Amino acid sequence: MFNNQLTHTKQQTSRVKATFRPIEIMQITPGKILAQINSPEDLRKRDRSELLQICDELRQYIIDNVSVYGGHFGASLGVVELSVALHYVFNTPDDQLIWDVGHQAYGHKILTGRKDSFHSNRLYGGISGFPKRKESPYDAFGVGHSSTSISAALGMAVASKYKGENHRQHIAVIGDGSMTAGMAFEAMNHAGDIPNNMLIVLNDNCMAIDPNVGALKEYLTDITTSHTYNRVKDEVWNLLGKMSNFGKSAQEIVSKIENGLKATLLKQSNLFESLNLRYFGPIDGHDVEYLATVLNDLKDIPGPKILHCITTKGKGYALAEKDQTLWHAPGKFDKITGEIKKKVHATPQPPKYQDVFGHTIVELAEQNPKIMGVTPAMPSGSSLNIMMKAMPHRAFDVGIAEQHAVTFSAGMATQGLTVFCNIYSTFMQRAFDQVVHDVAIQELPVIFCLDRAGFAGADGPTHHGAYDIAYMRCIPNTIVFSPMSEQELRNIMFTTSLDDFKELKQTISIRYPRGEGVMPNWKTPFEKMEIGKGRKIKDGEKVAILTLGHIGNYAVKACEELANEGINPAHYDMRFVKPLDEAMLHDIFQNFDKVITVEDGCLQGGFGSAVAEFMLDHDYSAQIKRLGIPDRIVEHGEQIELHKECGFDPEGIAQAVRDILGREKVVYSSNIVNLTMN
Ligand SMILES: Cc1ncc(C[n+]2csc(CCOP(=O)(O)OP(=O)(O)O)c2C)c(N)n1
Repeated sequence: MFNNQLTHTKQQTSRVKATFRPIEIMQITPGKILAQINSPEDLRKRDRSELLQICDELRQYIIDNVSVYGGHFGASLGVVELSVALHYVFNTPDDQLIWDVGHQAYGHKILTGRKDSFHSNRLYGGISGFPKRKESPYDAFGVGHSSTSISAALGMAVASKYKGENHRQHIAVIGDGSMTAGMAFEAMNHAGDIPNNMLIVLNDNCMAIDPNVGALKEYLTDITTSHTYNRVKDEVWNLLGKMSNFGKSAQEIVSKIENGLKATLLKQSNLFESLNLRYFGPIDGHDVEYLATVLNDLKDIPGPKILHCITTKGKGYALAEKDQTLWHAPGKFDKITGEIKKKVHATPQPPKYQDVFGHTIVELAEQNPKIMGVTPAMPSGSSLNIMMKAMPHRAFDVGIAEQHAVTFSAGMATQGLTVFCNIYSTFMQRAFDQVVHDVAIQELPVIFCLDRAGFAGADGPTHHGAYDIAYMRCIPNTIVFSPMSEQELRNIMFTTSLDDFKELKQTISIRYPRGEGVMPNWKTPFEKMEIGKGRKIKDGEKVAILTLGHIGNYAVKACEELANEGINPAHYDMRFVKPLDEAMLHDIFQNFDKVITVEDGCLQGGFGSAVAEFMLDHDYSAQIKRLGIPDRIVEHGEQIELHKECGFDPEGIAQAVRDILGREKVVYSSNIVNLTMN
């Protein structure tokens, strides 16, 4: 299994442009046949009998690369056979293949010309961890967020038909987790109602990141395990294959028999068939030759259809098959021992913000029976799994259903419950209307915890939590807060869990970043916070730095560096974008005519904009420099690399202070470039 040679070289990769650090490349040699496959055309020239070996080599190449460079893991291993069979049978890129979410598309990337650049996957300047239209013509649609594939494939199918390109095939590959989202059902509802020949491949591994949830999962299991149905279905399948040679009416008769069979033998009549999608399967998604045969047959069957494939997440790497959640994205690991590589520290380290959330909600809920927790499919990512384990009846994973998560929380809030609804900032974009319509207009005090706010890092632009400050602060009845430390996160959670918070009749967005905070001893006693009150971190002169949230720790470092140069800015942690601490802002604008704002969010409409609006509304006229995420798509990389690129890493902040003061940098000792978020 581990037969590939690894040779160790240190060099700058040619694909990696504008990196801030050289990348250490471990050259990984693909297997014999895979080495000769540089495009799906090469694959299609191979004999069918070689497909098995190609799958082995592809799987191995993924294991070798992810173990050394990190990334998503189990999902790509689970679709190795599907990736090979799909590119073998369909004429990609003319036939359009759309991967849902895209975290499972490593095999697809390797087969479609990115084998040699795969070592740069998810690295700054390297290839993206998700399909991306700019990157390859084989990436028919850009993804990252789930459940878009059926809509996109349907749009392409309709466009092809309209343009008379009737030979083109359109295939959406979607996981059972992603199938739980409303968008997937909206698309199927439409697909069953208009002429198209789209194929949906349902990759059913019973998992999302955590075990998949919901009634749909039970339904799919029912289909998969109904022995009678599966036996008779195979016979009908064979018949269908034969009858397709006898013209349309013969096919229709067989199809009717098949439908009747599905309705009779399955507990519920077939969900997909009732949406006018012809259902095929379930079949073994790891039998590559059979997959190729079935996919080939389906090419000739008109109308929208769904092929149900059963796969194992992590297939071929025993540990990943066993603990599928851990191996969804394990980070770098020793592929022989399976040991996941973690940084070893000599001293206690600060916890991740997500864990502070996870432990604190349990701590509060133990004292307060009104507290409930909600997550849309991110129990381990948000650490709500801690509460789900401790209090299963009070913490809910609702599936990949952000909109539902928000309105479900609103429903509970109408009944006087205190609901912490934890959604990644980027995924909350999906539920904007629900926040306005179901929460804010109805003055419901739902507490939103927006994890991964700011740059998400290696997941890139589909996952950056760039916009939440702007889209939350424009909604009436909404408080927008960001903690600079673990203590502030705990205290705001405590404050909002108290009954008098409900009297404000406002919702709150508590945004915090991916990764660790700053306090190894984070379990501080709870203190009530005053809503809309900032704090002064340090006095200073000539220039005031106003920060929001964790990024304020960069400003602390910047001030330390500037002190060495005799520059002494004041620093304020504003904490709230809404309501702004107006008393503090009056004081600032009366005493400073140079102000720098720093936020890990989009500049358009964000925290700096709020400060500038305040200045205009109150007839102050300071010089304001706003630091934050510019109005362009920022690609993937480590958080610190992206902060640096956008000019709000510690050195960027220090430089902004020098610039606004017209001062040159004094270069006598500088360790500032090595500073990180911690
Ligand atoms: C809208 C949205 N919410 C949450 C996520 C986070 N997420 C990434 S993969 C994943 C699980 C997807 O499950 P499934 O489609 O079954 O694919 P599998 O990983 O099992 O192959 C989730 C919840 C996302 N990408 N998009």
